[in-house]
Amino acid sequence: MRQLSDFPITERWPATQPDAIQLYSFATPNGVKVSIALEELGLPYEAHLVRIGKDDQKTDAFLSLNPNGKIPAIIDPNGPGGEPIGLFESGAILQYLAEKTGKLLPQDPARRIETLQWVYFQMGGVGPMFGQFGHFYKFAADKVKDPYPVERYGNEARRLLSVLETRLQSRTFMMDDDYTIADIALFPWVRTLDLFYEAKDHLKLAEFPAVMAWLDRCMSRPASQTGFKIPAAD
Ligand SMILES: N[C@@H](CCC(=O)N[C@@H](CS)C(=O)NCC(=O)O)C(=O)O
Repeated sequence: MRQLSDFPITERWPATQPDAIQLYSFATPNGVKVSIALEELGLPYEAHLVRIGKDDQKTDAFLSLNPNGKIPAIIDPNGPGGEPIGLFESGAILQYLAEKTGKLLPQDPARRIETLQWVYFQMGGVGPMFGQFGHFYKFAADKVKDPYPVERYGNEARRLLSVLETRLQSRTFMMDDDYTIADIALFPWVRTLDLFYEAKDHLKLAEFPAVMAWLDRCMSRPASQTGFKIPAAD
C-alpha cells in the first residue's frame, strides 16, 4: 500500500503529523476555501505554506502533487480504502472533504447536485472572471493602459454578482438554511473584491445588498475567521 512518504512533495514539506490531512496552500481566495472547510469540519490537518510569490508552486516537489502548479492541494493519508490520496483543484477538494465527512453537502440527491452546480458556477465563472478583473484592475494597472480588460472583466464580475444577488435575496445561504461547500467556494472570492482588489466603489458593491449581507454571515463564522489566516504567512 502507498505511504504518505511515497509522495515526493513530503520531502520538500515534511509532515510532522503524518496521520493528519496535509494541506499545501497560501491564503488566497482559492487557498482559504480548503482551510475554511477543514475548520468547519473539524478534521485534523497540517498546513504547509507554499509561497506562490516565490514560485514554490512551480517546483518539481509541488508539481509532483499538482501538475497544474497551483495551490491548493492536499494529501489525505486516510483516503478511500484507507489508502493515501493526493488531490488538487479546490472544487474537487471541497467535494471530497464533504463526501468524506457527510457534511456541508446535502444528502438528498436533488439538493446535492444543486449545491455542486453552484460550486461549478464558482469554479468556472466567479473565480476566473473575478481573478482576471483583479489582475487588470489592481495588479497590472501600471502595465496595461487600455481600459478594455477592466471594462470587460468588471462588467462580467457585476453580472455574476447580480446572479448571486437574485439567488440570495430570499435565502440565508446559497442552499437556504444549509451552509454548504457552495458558500465556502463563493464567499472568499466576493470578499476579495473589496479587501484585496479595493474595487468596492468601482464595482458598486452596495448595489448587491443581499450578497453583502450573506458575505457578512459567512465571514462571521468562527471557522472562516480561523481559515482565512491559514497557512500563516512568514
Ligand atoms: N482552479 C484552481 C485555481 C487555483 C489557482 O488559481 N491558484 C492560484 C492562487 S488563488 C495560484 O496558485 N496561483 C499561482 C500561479 O498561478 O502560479 C483551483 O480552484 O484550485
